[in-house]
Amino acid sequence: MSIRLAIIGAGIMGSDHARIFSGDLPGASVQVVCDASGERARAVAEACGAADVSTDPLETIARGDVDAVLVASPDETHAPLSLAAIRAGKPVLCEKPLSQSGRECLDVIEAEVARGRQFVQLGFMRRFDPSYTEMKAALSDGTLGRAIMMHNFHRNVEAPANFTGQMAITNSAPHEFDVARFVLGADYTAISVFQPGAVDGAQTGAPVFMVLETDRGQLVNIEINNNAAYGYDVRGELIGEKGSVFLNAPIHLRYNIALTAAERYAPDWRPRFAEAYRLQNRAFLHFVRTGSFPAIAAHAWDGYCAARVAEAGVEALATGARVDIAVAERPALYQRS
Ligand code: ISE
Repeated sequence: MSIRLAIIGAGIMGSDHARIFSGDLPGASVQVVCDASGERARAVAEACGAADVSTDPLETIARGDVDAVLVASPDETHAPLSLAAIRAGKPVLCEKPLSQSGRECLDVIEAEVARGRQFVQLGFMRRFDPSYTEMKAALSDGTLGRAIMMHNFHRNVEAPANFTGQMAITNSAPHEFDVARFVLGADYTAISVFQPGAVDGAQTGAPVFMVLETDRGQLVNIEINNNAAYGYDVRGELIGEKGSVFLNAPIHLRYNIALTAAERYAPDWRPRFAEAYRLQNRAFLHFVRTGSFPAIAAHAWDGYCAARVAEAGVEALATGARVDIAVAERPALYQRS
């Protein structure tokens, strides 16, 4: 039987997920598209052939004709809607971040622990990106030797108007926090955050530069520049004792024009991570069908860890101090073999 999905949030990511589920993946259909704007919901529903639209997310999650939920509404709704899906006993693929508050992530974790199983797959899709998968393999198969450092650059063309300085840390950087932790198989112990004196730190999307320390003695640095002007650009290099590996973004064309050889950047993250989103969503459908949580996907505990790093990062930015990162005890439900 085809899995009937509810898409909650019909913005950039909601519409992209609706397109992937309805067009790229067999065995699923979009049943309802829900958005605070009925008009936006209708436009996405029409594009993906959804049966119905709604403006009420809680009612949508509870519907008998909805088997699983995709949450892509504003960040602050992610945890409450994930909790509603858990209460309804429905698997949920929730866009990152799970919450900007570690405490709220623990509410989700406690709800899953109380039910004795996982419901929430978190949309840290880079774990499914072939270049990060290969990077992780270069570490686990011994090619690189022990990991020592990882460099990460995350650049957007222009920050949205509502982006505060903190959102570089709470909205953009969680991808980096999660994927570096995933690749290294380590946890963070401390964070320091810097801002270049050459720009106004209060400006929308002001850049931040972070240095994280791990419990395996590695250093991870992260540049977030949401006003990079030239394109969406994610770079990463993992340095081991025997060498290093550098991410290569998929490039399909090289332009030779006007005495110049050039490769183009995408305007945002969707083309760069198209395959990662597709593989992530396919893994989610398998999870819904079998109840078996995808081995590499991020779960609520991973969301909690990213939120704790972001909280410490916000404090480090405000105080200028190096901040220790403390986490609660990891419940057995989230131990990976
Ligand atoms: C967005 O939510 C993302 O996931 C992008 O990867 C990131 O570049 C952007 O800053 C976020 O707002």
